[in-house]
Amino acid sequence: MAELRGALIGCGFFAVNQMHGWCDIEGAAIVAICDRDPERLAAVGDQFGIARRYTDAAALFASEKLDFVDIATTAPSHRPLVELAARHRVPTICQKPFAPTLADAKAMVKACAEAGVPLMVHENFRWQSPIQAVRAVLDSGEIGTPFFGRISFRSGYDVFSGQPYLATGKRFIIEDLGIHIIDIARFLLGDVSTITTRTQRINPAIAGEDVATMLMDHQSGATSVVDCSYASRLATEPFPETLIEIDGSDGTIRLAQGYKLTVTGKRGTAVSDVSPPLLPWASRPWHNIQESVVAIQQHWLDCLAKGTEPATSGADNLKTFALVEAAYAGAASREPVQLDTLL
Ligand code: NAD
Ligand code: 89Y
Repeated sequence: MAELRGALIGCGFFAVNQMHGWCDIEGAAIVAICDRDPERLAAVGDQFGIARRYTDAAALFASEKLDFVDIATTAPSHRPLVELAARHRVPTICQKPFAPTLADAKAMVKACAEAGVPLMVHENFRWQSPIQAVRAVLDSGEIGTPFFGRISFRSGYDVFSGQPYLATGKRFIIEDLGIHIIDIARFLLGDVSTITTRTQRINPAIAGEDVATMLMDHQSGATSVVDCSYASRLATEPFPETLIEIDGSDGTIRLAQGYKLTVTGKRGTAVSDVSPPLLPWASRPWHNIQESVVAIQQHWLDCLAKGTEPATSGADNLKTFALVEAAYAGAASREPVQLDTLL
């Protein structure tokens, strides 16, 4: 089968991982790139040997024949770029957070549905191999029916040096990182009916909240706590590990720091190392995230080939994004928020 022709828009901090990911995967190639910043465009173009370069996305779509586009810009540009791709009937991947508002996110899903083009949000944390290992244990039935989960991300890692914009927005940890951890909770325990949220800002040098604690009721009847912090100094820095506790009717799962998975279930207790592989181009501690980029991109190609909906399609991601909106609303009101009022 001929290679699919992709374009990447946004050649910043994270896009380099996406470019490496596309180089690793058979069946697709990035044939053109776009960034409104000529220096970033040149840096990525030179690093990956891409000659066809654009500073304007409209010119890219007008000139290139594309099978898909991978949008790796920050949220404010997502809606215009996704709608532009939909007008050109080009299947689209869009980075998280999907949009600045839920209304924008819904508009993008509508535009792509009306144009008949697939839309996937690059919601990659659920594709990390340790998280997939937890999902596989749940699917095996070893711990029975889950009734409680704690999905936790606590770190003191300096994310601001690589992504300085994270220090300046009114919203920080829920929108940037909590969105992944909420999505993992949905992936493991199912959709959510109600969320209660508390937030704090510990680091005085940033504008948004850097600590968030969320209590969620899942439609399955399970309860989860999703807790995130970028203000937690620990003896061994865990970035970017998500730690997981799940209790079920027949046992428990613990994903502890150092990628140690302990399952106590119908067949007794088993301990395993579920460390992600270190890909040749990856660097610690980011290798966990970097590997998940390859996995989600491969999933996108598999879905395009089969004509199936991606696990984190735009429509699916509305449910994760609505939880982000609900978390901010609930943190402000200090009241629980029902999800069905938003979706
Ligand atoms: P960045 O600011 O370093 O890069 C964004 C690039 O997009 C910039 O070079 C900018 O010039 C370009 N750009 C913006 N608007 C454009 C437009 N309309 N047309 C062309 N180019 C445009 O940002 P980043 O840190 O790389 O983050 C990008 C996105 O990736 C963010 O939404 C961020 O949340 C997300 N991200 C995801 C993960 C993950 O694990 N999924 C990790 C880090 C960042
Ligand atoms: O932007 C964030 C993400 O998506 O993963 C980690 C991160 O880079 C910093 O919080």
